[in-house]
Amino acid sequence: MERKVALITGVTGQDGSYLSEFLIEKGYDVHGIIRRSSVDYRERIAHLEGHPQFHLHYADMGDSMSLVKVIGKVQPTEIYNLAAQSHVQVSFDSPEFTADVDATGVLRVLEAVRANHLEQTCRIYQASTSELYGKVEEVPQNEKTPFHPYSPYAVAKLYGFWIIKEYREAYNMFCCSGILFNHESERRGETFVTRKITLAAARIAQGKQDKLYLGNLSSLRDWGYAKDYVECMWLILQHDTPEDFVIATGVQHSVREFCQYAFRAAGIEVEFKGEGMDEKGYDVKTGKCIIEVSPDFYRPTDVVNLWGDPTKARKELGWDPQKTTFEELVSIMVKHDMQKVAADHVASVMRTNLAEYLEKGLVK
Ligand code: NAP
Ligand code: G4F
Repeated sequence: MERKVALITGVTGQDGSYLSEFLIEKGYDVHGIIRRSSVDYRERIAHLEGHPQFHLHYADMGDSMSLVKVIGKVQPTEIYNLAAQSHVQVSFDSPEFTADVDATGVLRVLEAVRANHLEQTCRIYQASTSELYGKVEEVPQNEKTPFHPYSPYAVAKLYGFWIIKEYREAYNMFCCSGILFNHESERRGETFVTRKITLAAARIAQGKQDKLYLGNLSSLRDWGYAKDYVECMWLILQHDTPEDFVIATGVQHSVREFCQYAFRAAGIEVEFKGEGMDEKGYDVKTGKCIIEVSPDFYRPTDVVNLWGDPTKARKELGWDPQKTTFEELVSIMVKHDMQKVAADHVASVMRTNLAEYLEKGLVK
């Protein structure tokens, strides 16, 4: 029987967790790379730990030898290189670390595959990004649109894109980039704009937070559902020839619109008034200001007009860009966060009660 062994870097991340579930379901043995952390609980993959098809190994994208060793031990047939410092704003604060992980890290994976003589048997997926289009030169963007990276993150990812292409041509390796537009979910990191909004909407609706502070409300994104996008990563590696693909929904919304949809799903109608830094969002029912703009969330250079054209992926991979619509995505995220905020509240009341009972000697 054909060996199906996948190695995922970035397995603890949003995409790594969904991809692990997807590949286990397809019958793969899934190996993930984790790095040492002072906190051992890995929230997104906790439910997979102990599964007979799921295995974890310590390694780091900054440590070549650790990558050579793990690839040699696992002998993967497919590698999904998802590990990255993935926050664009953070890349302005830690540009060198971002370059080391997001650019040189890709080279380390490719060289580790070659060092283990797996270059003709192991297919490699690189997590590339719509941030490459940056200060966009064309709308919507497709595989032929010129790149114009506009952050240290995007510049690092551009190196990753080109080194993958270089190894494909120089060594005839099956390595490809998925140029993925923003994809979100209930597992999205809490400082990315969509999750920040859905959590705030849930907290404000339940009286746990007064206001949400955001940066550029006019920024436009093509937001899809992460669970749908991991299928495409796999489809790209099953294709006859190694090629790069744009993965997007083909639908664009602003941060402001995302707020309105999310707060509506949480039961609050929002109306925006004012302009620029003075723009504010008001709860239509109470007249209370619940959204404000803060300069803290503006970037030195911001990508403001991302809109993907997924025609190639639809035609050549048979992938459905509209499997989950924008409205469904927002609804999934808000529903999840409404439950999370309510559950956090119950847990905190129970902790307070227990502390009080212990203090009074009512429970031993
Ligand atoms: P994420 O949730 O931030 O996950 C990033 C993963 O990378 C985590 O598992 C993290 O491990 C790991 N990592 C970071 N530095 C590492 C290092 N030095 N060594 C080993 N592992 C390291 O990101 P995501 O949203 O799932 O995105 C997955 C990939 O797709 C990333 O490369 C991202 O740049 C790219 N991408 C994402 C989107 C999107 O909209 N989500 C769009 C286009 C491209 P820890 O848990 O230990 O931090
Ligand atoms: O949610 P974001 O931080 O995502 P961004 O910068 O588009 O990056 C994400 O998608 C990329 C694909 O295009 C990935 F490659 C990358 O790894 C990451 O997953 O910001 C989206 C937009 C930006 O224009 C930002 O300026 O929202 C704007 N924004 C406005 N207020 C904000 C905020 N972003 C964040 N994070 N926080 C705010 O308060």
